[in-house]
Amino acid sequence: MDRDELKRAAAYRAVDFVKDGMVLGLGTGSTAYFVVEEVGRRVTQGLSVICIPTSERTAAQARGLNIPLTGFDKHPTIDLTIDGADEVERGTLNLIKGLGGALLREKIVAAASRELVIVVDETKIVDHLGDHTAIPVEVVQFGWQATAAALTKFGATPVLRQAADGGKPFVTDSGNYILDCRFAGITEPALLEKQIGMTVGVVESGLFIGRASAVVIASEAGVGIMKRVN
Ligand code: A5P
Repeated sequence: MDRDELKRAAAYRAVDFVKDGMVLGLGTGSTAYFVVEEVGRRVTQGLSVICIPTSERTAAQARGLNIPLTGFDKHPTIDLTIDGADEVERGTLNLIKGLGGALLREKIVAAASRELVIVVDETKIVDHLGDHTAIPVEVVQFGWQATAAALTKFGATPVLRQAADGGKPFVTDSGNYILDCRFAGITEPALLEKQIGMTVGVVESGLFIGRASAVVIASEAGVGIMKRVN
């Protein structure tokens, strides 16, 4: 199986968690894409859900599939969100998210959800969070250099993310920049999430600590479900 087939397998399995009548959070990224695809297919078969997307990209895909959408004004609480991740720590299910740039809306949606199910292929599972992946930190554009300097006090090496077409900084759906912050070693991720969050100029970080309730993982051996230990 190629990587897309693994992502699709995990995504389709995760959609089995969706029940009729749910308010559903729709994630962002190449794995969440397959979740939206499958939700769309089930909606055409009669599944009744109403969804909150985590990005403009996901909203456009959902609209194209005639998936009913709503907002926090009508539905401030979400029953279930299914989203991807860039790293999942074995055991704790702590996550790094945001390589796709949607971390702020993803975190708002996750925080409003009773349950967060993550879909990944096995390459995303790590023994120690942050050893391989930088933590994306969304910051306001004004004074980003000062915000970056403040983040170095916590051990970060921040790099301003550039747009894919080059030459200009990447701008999020909410009009902010992203600093991709490498750390030499993360020993206390919950503390680090708070420290980053309290830094002036920071909007949100891609550390998702204690939020995922289950992770659906696809590998060559099949699809498995990992639950949080503790
Ligand atoms: C989007 O901002 C991200 O948090 C994605 O959920 C994450 O990057 C996983 O994306 P892929 O499924 O494309 O790897």
